[in-house]
Amino acid sequence: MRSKSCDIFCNVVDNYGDIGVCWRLARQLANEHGLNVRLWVDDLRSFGKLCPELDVALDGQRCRGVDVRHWSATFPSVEPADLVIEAFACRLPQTYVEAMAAREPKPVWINLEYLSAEDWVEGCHKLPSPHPSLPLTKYFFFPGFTEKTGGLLLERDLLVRRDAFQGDAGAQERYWRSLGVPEREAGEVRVSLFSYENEAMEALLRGWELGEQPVTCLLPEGRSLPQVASYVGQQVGKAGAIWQRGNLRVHVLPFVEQERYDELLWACDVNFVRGEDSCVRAQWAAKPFIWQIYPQHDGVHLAKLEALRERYTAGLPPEAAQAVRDLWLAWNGGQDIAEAWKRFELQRETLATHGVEWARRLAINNIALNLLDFFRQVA
Ligand code: TRH
Repeated sequence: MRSKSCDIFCNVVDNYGDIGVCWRLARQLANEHGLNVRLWVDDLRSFGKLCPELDVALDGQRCRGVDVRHWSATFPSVEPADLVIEAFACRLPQTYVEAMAAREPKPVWINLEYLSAEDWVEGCHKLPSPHPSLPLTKYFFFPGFTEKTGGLLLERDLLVRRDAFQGDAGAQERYWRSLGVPEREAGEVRVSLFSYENEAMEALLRGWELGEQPVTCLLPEGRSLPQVASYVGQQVGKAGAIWQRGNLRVHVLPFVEQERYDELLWACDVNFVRGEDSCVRAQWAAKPFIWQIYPQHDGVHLAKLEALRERYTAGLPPEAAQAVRDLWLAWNGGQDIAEAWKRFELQRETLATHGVEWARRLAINNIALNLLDFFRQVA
């Protein structure tokens, strides 16, 4: 029997989350489930940051088992796939939609939505949306944190690889050496810091600088780098820079491919993450984490932040739940981050134990498997 085919469409709106999610899903469907996957991406440059082996000048290329196509304004005439996934409600080319309507059997058409821990997601997951004029139905597919949602992106062997890495001091040492980061000192805390520009940045860095413990901050190049550079009195910074102020040492890291970023999250004691995909990866890393949500103008992001915080802290001892609450809020527009960090730091051990159990619970709901089950039901 011929393998099923899948077209994934990704319009890169901003940052790396859109392509980060699509690239993971494409590789999983191709390499773990044997589908012939074509990934259409309108911005190969952003994609190239996550996947350095990509040749951004090519319109079509095979990369890690996926047929990667540049999605340009003039869309070629192609046979639509059995499964069509439009990521985050991006608009499919009109000619492609018409070809879907003309195809028999019709493709299964999915709109893969953004991740949210809010309750309403369960009611909207898998809802059909008939096309206004063509004989086609599109289905909403919502990732999420409960069994009535589509679940989360999780590679088949990820948690086994994580456990092997976290249980192997030599592997971690080699990893740190590869980044030019020296061995840990006694009592040192290692923190990865992937964030947007943040009003609380200066107070956080000052708290670390003046704090009692040495803090090593691993800072990937990107949007928060200018703020950190200016805090340590530099005009600019780039990968390889090392800055020391009081008890704070910053190592600026290059933006690395997704697998290496996972290792950073596994190797650190605490992870600051942002957006959607790195937030999920921090949960798989099972270390205490702080989420900076992607800000939206109307403020709706704060409800989303609270929804995940409430789920994640349910069942924690009150002081640990409170510490998470205070630090997450302080990092998302609130106050007193240095104090909130101190209280969070005291709960590190409790949160690390909780993180392992939390990841274990989430791991039973895998979005790639759920998508394929749904595809088989509807096709
Ligand atoms: O880049 P982001 O801010 O993307 C955002 C969010 O997804 C947001 O929800 C969305 O609405 C907006 O884009 C348009 O954050 P996110 O989602 O964590 O994506 C970052 C990706 O980059 C993720 O796949 C991890 C990856 N990454 C690396 O591969 N290497 C690195 O060195 C780093 C720091 C990240």
